[in-house]
Amino acid sequence: MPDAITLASIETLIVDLPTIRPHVLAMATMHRQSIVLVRLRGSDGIEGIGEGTTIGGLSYGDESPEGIKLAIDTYIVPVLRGCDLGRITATMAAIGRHVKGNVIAKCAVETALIDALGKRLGLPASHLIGGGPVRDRLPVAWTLASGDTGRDIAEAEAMLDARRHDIFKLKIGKRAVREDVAHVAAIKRALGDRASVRVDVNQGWNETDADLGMALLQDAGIDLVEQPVSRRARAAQARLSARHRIPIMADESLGGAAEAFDVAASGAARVFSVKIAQSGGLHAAHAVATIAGAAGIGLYGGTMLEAGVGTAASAHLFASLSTLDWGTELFGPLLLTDEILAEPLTYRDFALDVPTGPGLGVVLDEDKVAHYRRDRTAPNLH
Ligand code: MUC
Ligand code: MG
Repeated sequence: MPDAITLASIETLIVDLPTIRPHVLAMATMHRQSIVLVRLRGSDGIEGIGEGTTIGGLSYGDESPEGIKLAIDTYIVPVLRGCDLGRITATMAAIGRHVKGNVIAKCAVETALIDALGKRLGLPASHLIGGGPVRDRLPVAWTLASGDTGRDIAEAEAMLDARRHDIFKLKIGKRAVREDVAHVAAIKRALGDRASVRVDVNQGWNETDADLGMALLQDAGIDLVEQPVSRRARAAQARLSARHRIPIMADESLGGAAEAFDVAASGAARVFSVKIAQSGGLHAAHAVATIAGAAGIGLYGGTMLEAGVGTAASAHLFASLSTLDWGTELFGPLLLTDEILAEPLTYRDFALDVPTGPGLGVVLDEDKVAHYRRDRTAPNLH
């Protein structure tokens, strides 16, 4: 029996990273991404790192960067002090008994535990989930969300030329339905069969809007409609899914295995966007994917626009899923002006290489973290 690993130290920090351009979503326009990093050291001296990231403060979901840090520092750390950190399932169960919800905070902590375990065992995280990796490379979509049709087309052409992305997700739901669809259709016309074009409405429509929008998007040759209506409007989402040929992908409506089961059972989606943050960690996300598999639902590897640590963690999980029909959108680090990993993740030929080192297989650039951490830069934030 291995010795128990107790908590030697833990630090959580908010890091604010500027985006390369404004990222326009239905509920927020991002100019920077605020991530929460966790660095956790066990009694054996091994450090694990994790990331908990959301989008647009509190406009995407129930957790903010500040709330994620508070939940970890105030409520999760005391639980960790009583756990054997080498036993991740038991540790996460103990956290679950003391902390309800707060799935992104839980994901950040579990990621750090998995990173440390992988380093301890000398194995990549993808070997510690399910039965190990199924694939070494992951197709990666890019989101066109500059807010301007011409600029989005130019951006897509540049990505195709560079062989970086040939799947594009467009953020809509902010403007009138016909205006949004005209923007999407113009981009699809320009790209033709060279790219798959999908949309994410981020809950921006009601059922009537969605009926019109989905019919028009299908005629325009769009492949997928992500979260058209509120995550709570399950019955409406199920009616839309039954009425339209264009598939609905659930995103915000998946908050872990129980919700995934409910979405699957009610026929409210034909594709799941699996996210480690939204599920409450890598193992919980694996359970969401298993439910999709059992229900005949397709899988896509989603992102909360994490930086390098969360993106690497997601990559390890997605590498371990038995099917991944719709690829991934693990482009988070590419949306940021600067890299906080000592060695950036490798994107080439329309895909991301899954890191191969022990644990997450990534190392932080300490100078960059020191430069961007909020407690150093807070006076400049508005
Ligand atoms: C979302 O809702 O899927 C993923 C890509 C992107 O641009 O935003 C995210 C969030
Ligand atoms: Mg989405």
